[in-house]
Amino acid sequence: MATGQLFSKNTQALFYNYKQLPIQRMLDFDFLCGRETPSVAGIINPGAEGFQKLFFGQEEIAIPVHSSIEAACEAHPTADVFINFASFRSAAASSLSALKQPTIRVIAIIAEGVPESDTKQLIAYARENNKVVIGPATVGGIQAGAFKIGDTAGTIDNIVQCKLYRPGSVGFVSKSGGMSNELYSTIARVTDGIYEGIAIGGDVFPGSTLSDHILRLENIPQVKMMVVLGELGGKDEYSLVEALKEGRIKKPVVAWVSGTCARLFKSEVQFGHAGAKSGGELESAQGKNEALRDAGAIVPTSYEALETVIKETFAKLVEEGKITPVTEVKPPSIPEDLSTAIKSGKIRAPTHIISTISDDRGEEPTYAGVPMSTIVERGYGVGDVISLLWFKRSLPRYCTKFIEICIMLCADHGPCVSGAHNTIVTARAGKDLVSSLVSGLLTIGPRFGGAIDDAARYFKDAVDRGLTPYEFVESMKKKGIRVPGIGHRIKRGDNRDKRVELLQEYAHTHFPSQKHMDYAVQVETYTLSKANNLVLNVDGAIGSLFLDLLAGSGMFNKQEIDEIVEIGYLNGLFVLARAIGLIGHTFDQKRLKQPLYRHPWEDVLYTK
Ligand code: Q5B
Repeated sequence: MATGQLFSKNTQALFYNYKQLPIQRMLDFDFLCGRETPSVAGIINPGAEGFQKLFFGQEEIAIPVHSSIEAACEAHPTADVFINFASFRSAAASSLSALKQPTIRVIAIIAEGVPESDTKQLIAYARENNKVVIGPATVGGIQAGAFKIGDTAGTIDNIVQCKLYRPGSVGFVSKSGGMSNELYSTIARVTDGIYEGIAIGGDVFPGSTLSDHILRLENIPQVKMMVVLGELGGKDEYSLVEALKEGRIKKPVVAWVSGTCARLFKSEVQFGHAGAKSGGELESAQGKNEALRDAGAIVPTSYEALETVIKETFAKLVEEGKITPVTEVKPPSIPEDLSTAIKSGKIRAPTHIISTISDDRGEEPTYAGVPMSTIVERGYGVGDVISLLWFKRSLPRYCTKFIEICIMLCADHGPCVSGAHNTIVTARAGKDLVSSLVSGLLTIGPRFGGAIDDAARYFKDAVDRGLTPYEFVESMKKKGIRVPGIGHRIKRGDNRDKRVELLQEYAHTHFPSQKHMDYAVQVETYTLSKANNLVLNVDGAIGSLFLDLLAGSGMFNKQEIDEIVEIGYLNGLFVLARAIGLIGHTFDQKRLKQPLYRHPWEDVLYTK
């Protein structure tokens, strides 16, 4: 790199504090300039490690993420620029540790409001160690066609319009980042464009000054003229005045100090930047413009005339043969992001998932179109929520209350049943809640708890076909199928399942019809005549009563009922309910600090 040059087309940076948009803008700029390597070598995200996916042109690339500045510098020894997007609270500390890294040469501090005493410390350290600090309170800077800091120059459209994708002949330094965007545009209109532009930031103590950069640009052969945009407040512009007077700057300097309007105010005015306040005559825009003019800078009579003097200065250099305006090149187009293109209506893309039961995109989530606030305000219960999310409609309260009763009655059935046993063994093996829960849930099936759907299917089919209980049970026997919903390990004809009785009582009081339940009871009467344990069990009761609910509520047509039975919604009730108990068993075992379970040998028949 030539003396004075801060960046080149190979410069790579480390980006502190992950911010997707400015990093993507840097990479888009790289693509526009035809860079071969991305300008961001690594990201530092304190406490996080891994990779971040971003686009480099059309390609997706994975940029390494490091948890510390030291680790990032060690991994990317050639990345010598540190772009600090830390907040004003942590910007100084992170900047100082970056400056202390031997590999870091230039740092840009974006945060506004960094304490002045901290900035002074950074400046002192940077000077002693021959490093460059841009900012704080800056948007950064850009070397056209080579390297860009963060959000400098704004959107890709703006960068293209300002021709920043290829180098021109003008060096530019400004205090304000916002105004630098304006001037990039002005300069592109009336010259062959920017070679390098830096916004030093609006703080009272900038890490590097206007004259630091102008003196640097003076040494870069490609820069043929300089434009400086100062502002009222502070004395920074006077070091430029000195440099001009001492003849250290030979290239033409067009300068303007904004804030001339401050005189129109009766009292001292503070403009947007911390350093931009009207002080005495010396710090006024008029005073500084005058001094610059006297020192040999080309200073227009107003901001409006700035464009004309830049144009004239450039034209003169061309006329004198000192500038051969660059030949225009067409930059490549940056592929548009899918989300942006869809938003603008330019393209359409197929979705990958279809969902009809809930929506979280609006102000509040909805279940089957019912907002959560309505669910709470109307005092809905879990049965109503199930009715919305499973059946996509608001069922009458007697139906949703029935669902809630099913859930309450099936929530647990002691520690000895298959599901609870598995959960207990798993919890005692030291596994976590989810593992213990699912090990229990996985036992739910045709023999244990998961016979509700089949009970509903077979009872419905038998009722639809008008089979007598005898014909039904015997036909099942011939096929070698146990009647789902019939039989229990501990319940007997003389020790009926209380849960079944409770469900039947509820249905007697609230259901308009119990056709399927009545049929199930007739089946039970027949099976009990065969064996005393062949009672109607809880699965059979729920299966048959749910058929009555579906048919009697008037909320489902025949096709919908067939679909519910066919898909198998009803085992969901047992799964949901028993999860409550299984979670309880997990907590119980953990609370009791139970050791690893081992089944006793005596309880196993070892045989050949
Ligand atoms: N036999 C439940 O059987 C059980 C017959 C049958 C015709 C039948 C059995 C069965 C259907 C599935 C079902 C849900 C495995 C049950 C639940 C939740 C729970 C659990 C808890 C909770 C019990 C003896 C003789 C044999 C069999 C015949 C048996 N069932 N015939 N239809 N359904 N039911 N499951 O006691 O001639 O001697 O060969 O599969 O509805 O899971 O509390 O524990 O809340 O957690 O082991 O309530 O009924 O009887 O297998 O020795 O059979 O009866 O063919 O005849 P058992 P087995 P044979 S509720």
